Amino acid sequence: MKKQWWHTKTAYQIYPKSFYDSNGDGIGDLQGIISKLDYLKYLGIDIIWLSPIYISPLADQGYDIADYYDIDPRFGTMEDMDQLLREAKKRDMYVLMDLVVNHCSDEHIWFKKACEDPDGRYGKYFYIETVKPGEKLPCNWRSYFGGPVWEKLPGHEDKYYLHVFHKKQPDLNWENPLLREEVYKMVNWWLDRGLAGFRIDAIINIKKALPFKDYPADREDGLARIDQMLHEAKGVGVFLGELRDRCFAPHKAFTVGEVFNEKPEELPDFIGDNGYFSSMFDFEETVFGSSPDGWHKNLDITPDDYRDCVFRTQKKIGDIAFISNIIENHDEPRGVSRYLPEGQRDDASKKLLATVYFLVKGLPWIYQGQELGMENTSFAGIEEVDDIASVNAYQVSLSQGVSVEEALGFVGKYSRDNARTPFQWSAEANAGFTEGIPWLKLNPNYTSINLADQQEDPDSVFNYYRALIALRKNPEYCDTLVYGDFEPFLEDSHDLMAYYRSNRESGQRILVLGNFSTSSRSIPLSFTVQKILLNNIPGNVPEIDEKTGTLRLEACQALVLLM
Ligand code: TEU
Ligand code: CA
Repeated sequence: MKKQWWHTKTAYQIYPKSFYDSNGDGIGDLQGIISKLDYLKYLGIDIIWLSPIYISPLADQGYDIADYYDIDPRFGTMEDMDQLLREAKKRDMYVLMDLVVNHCSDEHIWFKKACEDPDGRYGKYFYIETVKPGEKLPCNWRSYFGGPVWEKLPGHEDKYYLHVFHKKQPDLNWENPLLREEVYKMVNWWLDRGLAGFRIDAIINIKKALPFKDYPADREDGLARIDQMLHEAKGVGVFLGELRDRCFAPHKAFTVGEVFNEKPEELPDFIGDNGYFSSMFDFEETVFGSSPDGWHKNLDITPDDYRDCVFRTQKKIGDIAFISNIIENHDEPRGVSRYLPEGQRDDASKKLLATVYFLVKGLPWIYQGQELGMENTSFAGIEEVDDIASVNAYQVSLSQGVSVEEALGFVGKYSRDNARTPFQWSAEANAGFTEGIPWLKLNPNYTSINLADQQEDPDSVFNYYRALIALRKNPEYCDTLVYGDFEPFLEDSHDLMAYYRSNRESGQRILVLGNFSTSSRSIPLSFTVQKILLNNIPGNVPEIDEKTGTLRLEACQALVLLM
């Protein structure tokens, strides 16, 4: 693997709507982000990904774009965006936008023109099929957000368009070279403006297995999940290679793919040295236990499962590429609520999780609020939920006989809105997020979990994240923590996540130990400890018995040791 400038960096995802509201309308915005750049710099962040801020009806919170060339007025203006790029540059920070090109919005001009003339130029930007009354739909795929992927084309009784997400997100037809040219033109336009690159949304979906056909139904609705179709779809690499060659490569853009369902042998094509993308997210632990039948059928993930998922990816990636590591994002519940066992979500455990995910090989990402240990929230009723995916999942649960109370419990556990509640800046009104009415209900725990308090407290989760980031950048250990081999340690021990990062060139060896158990344990050491680089329970200096070569690891303790 060739070394790249971004390997040593720390990346951060901003969900603009919930980050910071500068003008009191209850919606986070670009000026809000600009005003917090110094904060992010202080934390140690170099690369920022903004979830979509383009013109959008916000049916899927901006992942439904009506104009790729402009900023939604709720987030600001193009001047604000240019200012953000300038201000980021001044601070040696890099900005990524979200590239959402599997679909656009049904309010995009292309789609409106397609409705006017389905057989014309713009009709061919989409998948539009004729279905005479009484005939069946072209295929029985179920959209990600529920219901069939086909919707009647407005103004036409016998025409339907394809949407693998919401009906307000018509799929773009990548088989059409004219559509691809539109996409490349737009991507280059943004890169020319000074963007460092993109996070690339839902990209596997751009290739459909054609012609359309049914798959065996997997629920009573007679529909089939589209996984099988994606598995059969061949040739997404042709589109992605073209996108790289026409846009990303000439700009030396930094890109991170949201790639699900890739085939293992495709890894080098995706993110090898000349891959389609610079990196992609590891979703091994994200998808663990998720049931196709609904949230009520999901399996919980134990610390052992979590470790096994992370290690599986680490072993698979080896030195082929540089993966992107997360514990949460805007589509997932909060990492501390998901990966830490119930009753074990105190600060020590939050720091433990932070340590073990942050120091494996790859680019560490922090999702806004994660650095404070923000947690899942709870919902008194479905009307408190904004997210379309969650509302659908809730209904699926009810339709399977789950009670309202239980179904709401699953929303509290899995909803994307858990990650979308406003950032908790302080204990003041509305957590200091807005002077107006926040667009989404705050997590009421902001009075105890907030930045203002944590900045003052040297032992806070926030200050621990700062220390972690600083450690990975420390010139004495950087080479090892960034490029060192990943070697599992005591891999079969229950409730333990431990690994070495070892530098083949210098011989430097760093041991990361994480005890997920609520009891202390004895760890056999093969090397002597030279220095404790990080300890999540500072009062608890580990006892090391040189004679027996063992170390006492306390309950929920994480240590980073120079060996
Ligand atoms: O997510 C793609 C994706 O696969 C998700 O639908 C995921 O399965 C789901 O969020 C789990 O609940 C991307 C974006 O990250 C997401 O926010 C968008 O809704 C989606 O694409 C459509 O653009
Ligand atoms: Ca605002």
